[in-house]
Amino acid sequence: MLRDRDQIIKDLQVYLVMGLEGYAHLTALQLAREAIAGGVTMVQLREKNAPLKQVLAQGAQLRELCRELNVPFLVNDRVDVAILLNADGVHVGQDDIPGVEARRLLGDDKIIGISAGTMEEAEWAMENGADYLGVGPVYSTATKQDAGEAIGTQLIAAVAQRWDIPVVGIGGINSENAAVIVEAGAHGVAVVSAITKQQNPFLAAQTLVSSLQKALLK
Ligand code: TZP
Ligand code: MG
Repeated sequence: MLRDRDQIIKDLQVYLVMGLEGYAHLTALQLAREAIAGGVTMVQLREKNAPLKQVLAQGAQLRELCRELNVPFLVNDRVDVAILLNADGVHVGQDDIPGVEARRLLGDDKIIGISAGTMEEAEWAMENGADYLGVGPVYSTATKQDAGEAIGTQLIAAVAQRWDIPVVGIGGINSENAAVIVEAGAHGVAVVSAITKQQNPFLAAQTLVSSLQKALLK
């Protein structure tokens, strides 16, 4: 059962969010392989620019890699792509297809993550049957132009107090500040640049994992 709460909590620990292009010396597939070897526990394909046929072709390779390495593979925004790739789930924002509709299309065993940047958005995500919430941007980020102002860790704490829902922080998170996110009540961190923009994604993932280890044990 993919949607086991305890399993989702484990999967969220070090959540890599990645596109398909723009990596200095690796392909997306190589990058994902390195990052998973370094300890990444879940992968989300978030590709906003590449042609759909490329997303489907390269996405299928990423999907296979994740299956082989036993790491859940989710697709950002696109429920149709998630279905075509037989992904383990989808991550949707407040302006994407609502969680309840995504659930109708994906079925009961897939994971649905929903983004929230305010308590109202978190309420909406909960009403829409989210399996986990992605809360942020916790810190300022150059990765998502329309991410809005950094919100800090308060919403993570408030959500963790209010609901028994798996939570991952996102936005400007790196090995220096990752522990703070988990100490605030999140079950893990979702990162783009802290892994994809590093010279060595294997080491970057390892560093992130070790910076989180103590906080996750508490
Ligand atoms: N959603 C909120 S912030 C963000 C997304 C996709 C970007 C996170 O990227 P980074 O590089 O880890 O700050
Ligand atoms: Mg979206």
